[in-house]
Amino acid sequence: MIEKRKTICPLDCPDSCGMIATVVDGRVTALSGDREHPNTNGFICRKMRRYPERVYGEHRVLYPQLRVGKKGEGKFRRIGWDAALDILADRLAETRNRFGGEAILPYSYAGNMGAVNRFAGYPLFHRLGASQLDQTICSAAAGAGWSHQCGDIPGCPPENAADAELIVAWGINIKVTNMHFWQYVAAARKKGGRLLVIDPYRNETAKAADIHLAVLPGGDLALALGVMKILLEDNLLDRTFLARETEGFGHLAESLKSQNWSDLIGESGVPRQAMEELAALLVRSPKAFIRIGIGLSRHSRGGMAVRAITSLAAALGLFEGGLGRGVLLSAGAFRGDKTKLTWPSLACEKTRIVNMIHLGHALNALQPPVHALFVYNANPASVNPDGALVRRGLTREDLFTVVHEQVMTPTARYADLLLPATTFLENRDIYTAYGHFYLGVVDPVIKPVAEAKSNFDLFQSLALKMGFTDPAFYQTCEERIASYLQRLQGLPEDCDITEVLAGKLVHSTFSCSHGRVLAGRNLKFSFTAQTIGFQPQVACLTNAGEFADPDLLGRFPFRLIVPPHADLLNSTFGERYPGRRGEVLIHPGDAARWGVRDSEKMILENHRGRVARIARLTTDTRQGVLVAEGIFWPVDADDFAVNDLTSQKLTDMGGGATFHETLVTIAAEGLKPGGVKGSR
Ligand SMILES: Nc1nc2c(c(=O)[nH]1)N[C@H]1C(S)=C(S)[C@@H](COP(=O)(O)OP(=O)(O)OC[C@H]3O[C@@H](n4cnc5c(=O)[nH]c(N)nc54)[C@H](O)[C@@H]3O)O[C@H]1N2
Ligand SMILES: Nc1nc2c(c(=O)[nH]1)N[C@H]1C(S)=C(S)[C@@H](COP(=O)(O)OP(=O)(O)OC[C@H]3O[C@@H](n4cnc5c(=O)[nH]c(N)nc54)[C@H](O)[C@@H]3O)O[C@H]1N2
Ligand code: SF4
Ligand SMILES: [Mo]
Repeated sequence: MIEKRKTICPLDCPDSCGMIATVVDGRVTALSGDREHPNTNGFICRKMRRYPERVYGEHRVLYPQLRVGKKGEGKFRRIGWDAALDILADRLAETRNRFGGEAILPYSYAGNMGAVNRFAGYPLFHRLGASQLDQTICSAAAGAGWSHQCGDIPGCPPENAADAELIVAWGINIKVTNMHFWQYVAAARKKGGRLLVIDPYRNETAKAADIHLAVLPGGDLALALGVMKILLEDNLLDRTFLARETEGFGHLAESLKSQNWSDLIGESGVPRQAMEELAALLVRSPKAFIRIGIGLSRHSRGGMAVRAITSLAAALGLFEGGLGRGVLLSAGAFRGDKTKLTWPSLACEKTRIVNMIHLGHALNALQPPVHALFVYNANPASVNPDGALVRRGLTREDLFTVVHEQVMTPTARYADLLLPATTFLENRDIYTAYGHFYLGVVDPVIKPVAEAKSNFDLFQSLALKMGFTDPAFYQTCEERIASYLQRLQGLPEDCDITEVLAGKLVHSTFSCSHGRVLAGRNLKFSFTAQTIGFQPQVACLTNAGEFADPDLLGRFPFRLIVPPHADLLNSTFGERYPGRRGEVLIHPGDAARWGVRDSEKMILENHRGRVARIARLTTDTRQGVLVAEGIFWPVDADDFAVNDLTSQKLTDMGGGATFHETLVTIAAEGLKPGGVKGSR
């Protein structure tokens, strides 16, 4: 029997595509884009078209398993679910009794963006008094920068961009990480609009753009301030508009006067002439749409960069919305009551909060120590910064690690107890999006493969096994979805919840679309911080973190950025590319000076670790900036993966990660870690 079923992509991608699954005799044979989903518009990326291979592939974790080999070796023996739940319940209870609940650390992120499954572990971990995880690895800095500056103002729907005269892709590789936005770019260009990309390297989007402005990594703050300073000095701003629609511009203007040009030019890496051209272009293009990416926020001053860019957008009036105008970072289209998913009321006491960026520290040095680690929806051995330290923690004999996974990931190999997880095709959930304004609820498309259990089912059965009888643990998945939906803001007033539960797609009302949204809501954009007592009050130049450390700069002369790869979703799909190291882009001038040859193995090294990649000589990057796309899986044991080079240092706001702020040097092969070749 052949059936076509609707579903939604669960991956951590802004597009949250509507999809059609072809099911033949209970097996998914194909996935394609849903034509009825306005943002998806009938097509999906090549990664997801191949998803059925993953569902039935050789890497799938099919049964609960216990470790038999050394930690990290990936050797296991099959056990039954009953035995697995017994072991798990016993070990968690024992850890809690001996060391206290905080000795348990849950680690999860967004392998599955479904609201229920993503937060499924929270109720039980609250009940256990476990340490809590601050989930900061992705958009925390950008989100904090936005809300400190913009308060509750939402992003604008991407559709607005289709009528723009100028679209600015600022720190986002649209063609790779937000590919459905491209249709609005294409529509705008058909009408004569232009695309400007601001990015340290000529990425796929920059290659297809009208203008590429190569900012230095971490340089956007200086660039945005520079452009504003020009607008101010050359009297290019509409003062009537600023007075009517915004507040506090005077404070920003005062602060801009005292910023000196050599800092702004030096730190952005953009000449004044180019800044002037950008200012002029923005003024000439009242219909401008700025798509802010998360890439530019993965720096020490990432939050402040977002504050400066949103301030620039406000000075140009883009928050008003209207035809062709807007600012979008994250949709923020629906505001949910997260407690409906996480049940914090189950916690008897306040427990410590561990920032997930600090996992390496938490597993090795945190006091009192972590004795049980519960990983689900995530692959920390690959995605966490300071990877070598994370792995050192995972090899601790006195740490009990349970990993709930779909495939045998680098983290799964370190499990003491490995549990099989369903894919999104095998469970029910509700999906919103961060790149558009639709939401939907979907049913499973197929039955769970082998013995896989969803996150929700796992935690519900584990809680009951541990003897917890709170109502949260008796909820069904449908009930949890319904209770979340009932409190969701952004749903249309006439929205019928039963229709949504039955699969009707809903567009949020919560957006700055056409018309005077801010004025209509009695909101004004304020150039001073929205958070009471927040310092500094207006966007201003702050420190560049690792990139400004003279000691490290002396030893590690290259700035490395580590953006996503088109064929991976963070580390997901790594199993498809065994033996692939991934490339590192290097300017031919640097390559000549350092004796690096194209297509050859090249070793990057710093005080945290060393990694081998394949050199690609190209002028797509500038001298001094290296680019390593993609978190490929380890090829051999001693040089693991790109995050061995990145650091646990946090961003200025939101406690986010500074992935794109890594200093490295090029090492000769065979040198022991730490043995660094000096610059020539
Ligand atoms: N194919 C694919 N799609 C993905 C992902 C993936 O791994 N693969 N990951 C998904 C996830 S989880 C997320 S959060 C999003 C992230 O998607 P984006 O918002 O695009 O963020 P990043 O991918 O970190 O980086 C985007 C761009 O920022 C640039 N960049 C780095 N530092 C700076 C800087 O200082 N200034 C400026 N202007 N640019 C800088 C990088 O070179 C890169 O081209 O993508 C999602 N989509
Ligand atoms: N070098 C570098 N590092 C980065 C980034 C970067 O750009 N460069 N990006 C960072 C960003 S933005 C993010 S968001 C993080 C992402 O970090 P993670 O959220 O860890 O992302 P993934 O690598 O996609 O791993 C998700 C894992 O969850 C599993 N999974 C999927 N669905 C389910 C499910 O329903 N149940 C269970 N139990 N498991 C499931 C998948 O099989 C996969 O192995 O990585 C960060 N790390
Ligand atoms: S990964 Fe992104 S582009 Fe690909 S199907 Fe999923 S939501 Fe769509
Ligand atoms: Mo992310």
